[in-house]
Amino acid sequence: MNVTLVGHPLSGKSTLFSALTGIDSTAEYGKTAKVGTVKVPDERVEWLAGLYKPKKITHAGLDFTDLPGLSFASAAEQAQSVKLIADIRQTDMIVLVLRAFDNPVVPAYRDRVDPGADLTELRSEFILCDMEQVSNRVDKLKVQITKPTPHREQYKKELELMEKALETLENEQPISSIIHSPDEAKMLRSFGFLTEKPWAVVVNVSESDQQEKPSVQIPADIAQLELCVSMEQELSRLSEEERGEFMSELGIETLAVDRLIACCYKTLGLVSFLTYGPDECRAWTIPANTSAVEAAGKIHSDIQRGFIRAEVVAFEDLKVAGDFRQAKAANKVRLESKQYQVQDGDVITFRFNV
Ligand SMILES: Nc1nc2c(ncn2[C@@H]2O[C@H](COP(=O)(O)OP(=O)(O)OP(=O)(O)O)[C@@H](O)[C@H]2O)c(=O)[nH]1
Ligand SMILES: [Mg+2]
Repeated sequence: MNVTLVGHPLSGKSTLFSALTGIDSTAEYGKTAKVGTVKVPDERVEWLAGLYKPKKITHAGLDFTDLPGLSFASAAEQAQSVKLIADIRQTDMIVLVLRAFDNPVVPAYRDRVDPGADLTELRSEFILCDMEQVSNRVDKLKVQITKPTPHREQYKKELELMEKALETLENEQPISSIIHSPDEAKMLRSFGFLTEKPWAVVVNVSESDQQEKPSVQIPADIAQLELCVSMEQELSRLSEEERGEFMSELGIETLAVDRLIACCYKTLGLVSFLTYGPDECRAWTIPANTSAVEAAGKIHSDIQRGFIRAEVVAFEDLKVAGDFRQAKAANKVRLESKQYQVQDGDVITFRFNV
């Protein structure tokens, strides 16, 4: 799964990317997209590792892409931005990075520091881009349904949906608002519409005003994080020990970048199950509502093929019990069959036979 950082020029995307991934991409002056994998923070993996002292600890991962800034301030920049938008169509989630920090040496987009206006402009551009794509598709489908092809019925259905999408966009609403069934979701997803994608907002505030109220109006179901990107980058460059000291001095419990990663993971509908043993303690990423047999396939196709049962204990139960043996004694370990829906934090041992 991939999350792309999107925003106007000099909003702090590359600085945030570097705080997230440790990769310095500011040096390239943001000319190309860059991808980096981050470790999804999960204390449960560490707890298991403390118990089993494995040779290896593996966290779940999430990919982030740093994209050059989108500018619509001139025709030439607009043309450049439209090209970049093609890249965004490939991503699974968009994080909009909005500038709210003061910094006299960093020019502000359109000479304003106004995250609300930036958000409105970006969302409007996304709507326009989707509109163009949808109306092209509508024109094509209108021709297609006049032909006696075997797919005619399907084209008709799609046309109906696309016309609804067009109307929605004309009313300045996102395409995501018209999805009511998995079928519709599937049909729309393949086009990579920008307003169909899950998204979140990062308001990049100054070092001094992190306590201020959020300044941006967004729908209630969209996550908004206020963070000072440059401070996060500085924190990420410290050693773990120094960082710990610094954070307790400032009264910070979790790094904002860690909160952002967790927020993206959740927004993408992802959950983790855990495995343990002397070789490796590990978190595995699956979409919510994955069955036990599919989860087994994530580890190895043999385990999926020869699946017998999944021995499952919820992490919290395991933690309370102290270890696996005591969890078993307390009747907290269940044997589940293929169809069991794996829950976030399930600690699983698969029984299989090949
Ligand atoms: N004071 C302050 N400066 C910041 C903050 N975030 C970024 N900057 C500065 O703003 C400048 C631009 O930051 P980048 O992270 O390169 O911005 P960007 O969005 O990647 O820019 P483009 O890729 O050119 O669109 C750098 O000089 C950063 O140090 C912040 O939170 N506070
Ligand atoms: Mg950049």
